[in-house]
Amino acid sequence: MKRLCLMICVFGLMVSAGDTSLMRTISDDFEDGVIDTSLWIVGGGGRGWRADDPIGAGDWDYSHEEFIDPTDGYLRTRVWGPPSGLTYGGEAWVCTVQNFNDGKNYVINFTWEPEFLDYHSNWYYIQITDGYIPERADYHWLNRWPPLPPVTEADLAGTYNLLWHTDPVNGPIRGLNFENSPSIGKVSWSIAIDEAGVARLYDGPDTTGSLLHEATLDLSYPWYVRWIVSDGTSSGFPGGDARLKLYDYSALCGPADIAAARIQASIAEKDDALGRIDAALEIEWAAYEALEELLESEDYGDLKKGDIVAAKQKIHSAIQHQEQSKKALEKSIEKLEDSLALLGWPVSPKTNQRR
Ligand SMILES: [Ca+2]
Ligand SMILES: [Ca+2]
Ligand SMILES: [Ca+2]
Repeated sequence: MKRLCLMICVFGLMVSAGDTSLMRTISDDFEDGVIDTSLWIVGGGGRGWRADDPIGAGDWDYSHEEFIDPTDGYLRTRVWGPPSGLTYGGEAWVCTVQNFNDGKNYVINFTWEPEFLDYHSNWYYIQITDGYIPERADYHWLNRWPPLPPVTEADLAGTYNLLWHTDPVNGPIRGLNFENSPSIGKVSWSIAIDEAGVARLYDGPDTTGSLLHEATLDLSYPWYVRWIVSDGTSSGFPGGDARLKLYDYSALCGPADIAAARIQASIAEKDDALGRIDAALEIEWAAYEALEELLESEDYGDLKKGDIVAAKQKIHSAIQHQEQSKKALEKSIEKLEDSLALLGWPVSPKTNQRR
């Protein structure tokens, strides 16, 4: 009995050791309606615009909420405030608990969306940062350079903006600003962080798409990833309500994880292809049956019976070839799943469903 228990214990340890190897990837799909505080630090605040009154009294507020959604759950970071004759604003942010300055290479995939309810002053930032947020500052502190008092260049030494836009007059400016322009919508982007201290932002997942910005990081600071939404108003402008939605997030560590993530993406493409082949097969069977009906009716119009029979046979042959390509695709998915298992990755629920 004791021996059996020992065997079970050892087996249990092996299983949990296996599970631990899968924990190299930290991810959040924001699907349970609760912000995971082991992964995220959130915050924000209202601000004025003058150096001597940087807190402001414009009644700006912020919130963070995870929403369950039948299509795609998300974490929403929001800042809002009423119209006013004076300049007021604020920011809200979400920051990783994970410090990426740990001697490893990372690829961080995330799906996000800027969403705002008015045309004015909707700013978005994606940063690598030591976590610095000024207690007192003009609400423009995030994008003005040189930094506005009381924020100094030294304060910002551990903060790098990866998201910029180009102003026709002033050139490159920190942050992406939507002023009289529509949102870019829901997009999947990625950040590569090199252990040597280079961070790169891409407008595609897995470092695909275009390189938007590259920053050289200081190794003496921690490297957290932070998303910020900032909004404001002043005389003649509407009040504000700007949101930043994060739909999913994963931090892949090292080439093996990155390879595995790409294999998973390829399996998903093949799953889609299988679905499209099934749809084509259904259409071809319908064509086949229509010709059968035509033959049964014996009313061939201008066509010859022999040609109709031959056409039917050709369709049947096309269907058979397609069945073979389905089998080949399924075989190829199986091989990719075997490679995932060898890399210590689990089979996806969708794959289990297909089986
Ligand atoms: Ca959650
Ligand atoms: Ca989600
Ligand atoms: Ca606004």
